[in-house]
Parts: sequence; structure tokens; C-alpha cells
Amino acid sequence: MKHPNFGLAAVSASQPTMSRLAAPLILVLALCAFGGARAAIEQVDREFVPFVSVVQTGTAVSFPNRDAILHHVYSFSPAKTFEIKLYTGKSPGEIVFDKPGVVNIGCNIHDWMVAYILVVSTPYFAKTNDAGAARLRDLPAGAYELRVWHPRQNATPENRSLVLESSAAPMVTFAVDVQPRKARYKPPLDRLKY
Ligand SMILES: [Cu+2]
Repeated sequence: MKHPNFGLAAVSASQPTMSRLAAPLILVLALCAFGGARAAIEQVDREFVPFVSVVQTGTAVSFPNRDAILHHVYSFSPAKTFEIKLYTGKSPGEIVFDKPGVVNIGCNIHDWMVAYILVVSTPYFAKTNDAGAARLRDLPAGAYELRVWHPRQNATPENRSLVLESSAAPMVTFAVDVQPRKARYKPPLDRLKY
């Protein structure tokens, strides 16, 4: 099913572009791996924030719990399987995402809590803003492959080949067929602080 309202994302080395999406798209230019970065996915008001992250392989991600109740963070995804058992406050440790792929994050206590991490083996990536636009900066001239990913895409969008000249600032537009994000029921905080 086509959703023209959410259709477009773009990448540009110098010009922002406008388009609309219901959730962030990830733009990736495939190149060699280089890691060592850090990122965080917080738990706030019994939700993961942000909903979608993109990190390079080798990135260490912490999961600080800003709520006064316990969360239990896990992933069964082949790209990274892990579990951080019941905790609150500071992340008991960091998880290093060492393989490219999509990692679905959940909470064992709160079924509605969902987040996605796209792990990529390139330093050149970006997440689109609310307008569906993203910008990749400081790319050396050369030949690239541009990939797009959306957590609710109906099919994998086709990759694009891109040759960058030193002064060029190309704008690339993608139309992605996605399903709207479904609202999941989140009960009010009860006396047991569920
Ligand atoms: Cu939870």
C-alpha cells in the first residue's frame, strides 16, 4: 500500500530538502568500518527515547533508565542478542554493537516499549528529521552506494549508486512504502508501578 504523505526522504551534501515521513528514515553510505563511538537510548515515561537510532559498528550504547520504576531491556535480534536485567538509574553497562544489521529492542516488563537500532559499517549515515530530510557531510569524493532503511518499510528500498565530485552537492530523493506506526496501548501507571 502506498502512503504518499510519508513518501520521501533525501540526502544532500549541502542543501536540505523537504519531504514528509511518519518516522525517521536512515540513510547510509556503505564504506569501511570504523568504531569507538558512544550512544544512549533512554527510558523515559515507560518509552524508549529515541525510537530509532543509527550507529556505526563498534559503538557502545548505554540504556539509562530515567524512570522511578524498573525496566528490563533485551534484544533477540541476530545482529545483537543481549539482556540488561531489571534496573533503574544508570545503565548497568554498555552494549557494543559489533555487527551490522537491525536490532529490535524491547522491555520485558512493558510490552509496548519498542526501539530500533540500525547498526551500519560506515561512518557516513544520518537519520531524517521530522520533515523527512537528512544531510551527510564531509564525504570525500568517490563512488558510494546509498541505502535507505525505515523500521516500518514494506520492502527494502533499492540502493542507489552515487559518484561524488569534490564540489558537488547532489540531492537524492527516495519514496519509501511504509506502514504507519501503530499506537500501542500503554496503561496508566498503577499502584504496583507497572
Ligand atoms: Cu520497561
